[in-house]
Amino acid sequence: ICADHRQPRAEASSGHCSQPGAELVAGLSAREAYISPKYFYDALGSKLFEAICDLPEYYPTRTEAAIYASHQDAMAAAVGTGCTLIDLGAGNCAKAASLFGALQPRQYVPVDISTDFLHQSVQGLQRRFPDIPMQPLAMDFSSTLTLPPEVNAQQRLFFYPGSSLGNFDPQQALAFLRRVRSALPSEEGGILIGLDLVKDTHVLEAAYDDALGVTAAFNLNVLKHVNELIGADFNARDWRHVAFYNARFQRIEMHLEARRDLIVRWPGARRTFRQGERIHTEYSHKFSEQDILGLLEQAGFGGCRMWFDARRWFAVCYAQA
Ligand code: AVI
Repeated sequence: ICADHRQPRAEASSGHCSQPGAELVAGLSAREAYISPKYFYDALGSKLFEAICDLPEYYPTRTEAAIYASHQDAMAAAVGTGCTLIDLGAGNCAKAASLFGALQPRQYVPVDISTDFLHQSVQGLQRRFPDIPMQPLAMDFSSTLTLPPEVNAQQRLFFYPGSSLGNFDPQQALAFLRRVRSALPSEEGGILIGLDLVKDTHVLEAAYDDALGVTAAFNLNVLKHVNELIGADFNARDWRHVAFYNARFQRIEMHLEARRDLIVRWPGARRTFRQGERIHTEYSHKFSEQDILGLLEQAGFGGCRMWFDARRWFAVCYAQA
C-alpha cells in the first residue's frame, strides 16, 4: 500500500507511492528552484510537524481543536449522524477522533501518505472505538480522489482540517475542491474543512518562525529527505530557514536560503547556488470568509455554515454537495 497526507505531502521514505525523482529534479533545476512541501513529511518531518503543532506560536492546531470542542453539536446537526467520514491526510487521526462522539460515523476512512504512521494510528484508534468500522487508505489524494468500493458511498463527509488547503496555490485548491465534490456520488454528502484566516502579520510570521527553531528544522529536514530520495548532496548547514508573510498574495512563504556560494550535486547533474539564492519550499495561504465561500461555491458546494474561535483566527466550514 501507499499512503498520503492532508496537504501536498510526499511519500515517507519507507514507502513510496510514485517516483519522486523527476519532480524533485525538475524543481531543483528550475530557474527559481523549488521543492514541493509534500517532501517535508518523511518519518522525521512528520514528527517535527507534530512538534510544530505543540509550539506556543503555532496557533492553528489548538485554535481549530477549540472550535470543534465548542461547536461539535452544531456541526453534527448540520452534517447529520451516521456519515462515512473520509479524513484526508489523517496523520494521527486525533482531529477526526475528537468528532466521533458527535458525528457517530458509520465508517471511518483515514487517508494518508505516511503508510506506517497511518496504520499505527488506526490500530490504536480501533481499540478505542471498536464499533466504528475503519478502512485506512494509503494514497496520494492531492492528485486523484478515486476511492475503492470498500468506501461506503452513502452520506460521505470529506474532512479536511488544519488549513492544509492553504498549501495549494489558489488554482490547485479549486481543482482539489472540485475533485472532492466529484467524489460525492449523491446530493447528501459534504465537506468539513478547517481554514486559517488572515490576521496580524506578526502573529502569522511567528507561527512559521518560532523561537525554538522547530519550523526551521522542519524546513531544513526536507534537504535530508531530498538527499535520500535522489542521492543529492545538500548540506543543511549551508542553508537557512526564511519565512515571511506576503500580504499581496495572502500567504506565508517558506524558503531555504543559501548561506554562501555553493554547488549541489545529484546523479547526472549539479547546480550552483549563489549566496542568498533561495529554494521555495511552501506556501501557506490565509483566507477571508469571502474567499472561503467563493472557493466552495466555485467548486460546486452550497449551503455553507461556518464556525469560528473567539478571536476569529480560524474558521471551520461545512458545505453541502
Ligand atoms: C500542514 N500545513 C497546513 C502547515 C501550515 O501551516 O501550512 C504546514 C506547516 N509549515 C510550517 N509550519 C506548518
